[in-house]
Formats: sequence, structure tokens, C-alpha cells
Amino acid sequence: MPRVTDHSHLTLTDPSTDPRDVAEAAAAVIAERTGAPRHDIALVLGSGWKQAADLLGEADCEIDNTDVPGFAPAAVEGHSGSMRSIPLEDGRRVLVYGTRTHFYEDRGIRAVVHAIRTAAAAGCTTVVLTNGCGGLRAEWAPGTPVLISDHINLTAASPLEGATFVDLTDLYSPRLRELAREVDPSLDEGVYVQFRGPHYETPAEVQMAKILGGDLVGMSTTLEAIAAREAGLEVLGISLVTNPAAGISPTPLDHQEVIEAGQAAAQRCGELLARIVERIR
Ligand code: 8IG
Repeated sequence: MPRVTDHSHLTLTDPSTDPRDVAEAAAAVIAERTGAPRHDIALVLGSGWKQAADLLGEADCEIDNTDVPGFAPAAVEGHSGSMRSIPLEDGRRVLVYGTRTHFYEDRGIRAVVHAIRTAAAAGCTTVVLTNGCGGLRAEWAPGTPVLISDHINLTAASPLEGATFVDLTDLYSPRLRELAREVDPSLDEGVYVQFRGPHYETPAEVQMAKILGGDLVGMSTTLEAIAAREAGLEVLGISLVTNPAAGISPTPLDHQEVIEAGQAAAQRCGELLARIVERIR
């Protein structure tokens, strides 16, 4: 084995460190712990998607986030602070992240996209980003999965550092969206609008998102998708509408409802994910 540079001491918070070196260190730990030299597909589980991934197959390795350079424990109820490796029947491997770091946690934007850079360093060529979000269309009942067709990033931040000009046309792979619709032709598509959070939107902000062209409102995904594009990953984004966005329905939002909508939709979302992932080439 050729000796690679040891990056295990590096942290994301040191500005003189290249975050891709920390991702390399993380990928090395994942390779060592799983015994798999590479992974193929990364899957990020958002609110409501945790049990959905159980239908993908049995993980043969689970790694605590705290054992992997640059990763932090989960900060959101209903998320788990670990990652799993699931071998598919054809020999490919899925790296499943049970949680994500949100922009609103203020751990720095590098931490927000570290899982994506680690997936790329681990060999992944595709990332499936899932989230729980608010829906702007009244016909999307809680528990409806929606493909992300494009996004509007209202965080005023970017994971790219310096003069890194990256094209974001077709960021959410038309090829993978089509594949998803082959699995489930009833899937709708929508534009995902990322707010900083952690508060939910006001009804006026939801109307603003609608006027801007949005269909879904949430607190994740867009920064990860940008980092994925920079790293050369093909991106599929799927939102689970867990609640009507503020003002779309007469009742106020509640995080417990969000978790319950996810549990109720777990079977459908799990089958959807499993059938999509096994078809990704
Ligand atoms: I789950 O209605 C979930 N996450 N911003 N708005 C925002 N994030 C969310 C929402 C929502 N529901």
C-alpha cells in the first residue's frame, strides 16, 4: 500500500486547512472501518427519512460520527449521529448519513458540507439528498415525497471558497429525476427554497418564496448540492413534505408533527429510495 499523507489531525475550523484534506481523512477512516476501499452512492437522511433507508438493505458497518474527522454528533431530535455502509447485491456500496449539520447550527459552512466532500473522497459519484420540508402547494398532503427540480438559496452563503465559479445549471440531475419518475410516475417536482432557520417562516415569507418561484421551504440541501456539484457528484434531491408551509394551512407548525408525518410516510419513501438507489448507474 502506498503511504498517503496523514490528515487525521486536521480540523475544519482552521482556515489554513483545505476542507478536502479533512474529507480525505474522514474517507480513510470510513474505508478502514468498513473494510471497503470505496463507496459508490451517498445518501443523506433528512427529517422523516431515517427509517426509509432501512429498506435499502442491511448495513454491515455503523460508525459513530464522533469517530470520523470533521463530523459532529446530531443536533436535531429524530436524527442519529452515525453513518452506515450498506452493501448492494451488485457489489456497490451506499454510504448512509443518519444526520446532517445544518447551516443554522453555526458550526461553519465547512461542517455543513463535510459529509458531501467526504462522500466524494470515499469514491461516491452520486449523492441522494433527502429532507423534510414545508410544502407551498395545498395538494401536497403531509407525507408526500417531491423531487427537487432546482433551488433558491436564501442563506446568502456558499460552501465554495475563493473565486470558485461553478455552474449550477441542471444541478438536480434531470437523468436521475427521470429515473425516479420511472420508479414512481406520480412524483411531482418542485423548487426548494432554503431559509437559514431554525425558526420556520412567517406566512409572509412563505408568500415571498412562492412569488420567487418556490414550491418547498426548508433549512438544508442547497449548500450541500452546491458542494456536491463542485466535487463532481451527480445530485438527486427528494423532499418529504411533512407539513404545509406557514400560512398554507390554518394550523401552526410543530416539530412533533414533522416526525410523525415522516413515520407515516416511511414505507412509501423507503420503497421509493430503495428502488431508485438500486437503479442508479
Ligand atoms: I420538516 O415548513 C420542515 N422543515 N424552513 N419550513 C422550513 N423548514 C422546514 C419546514 C418548514 N418543515
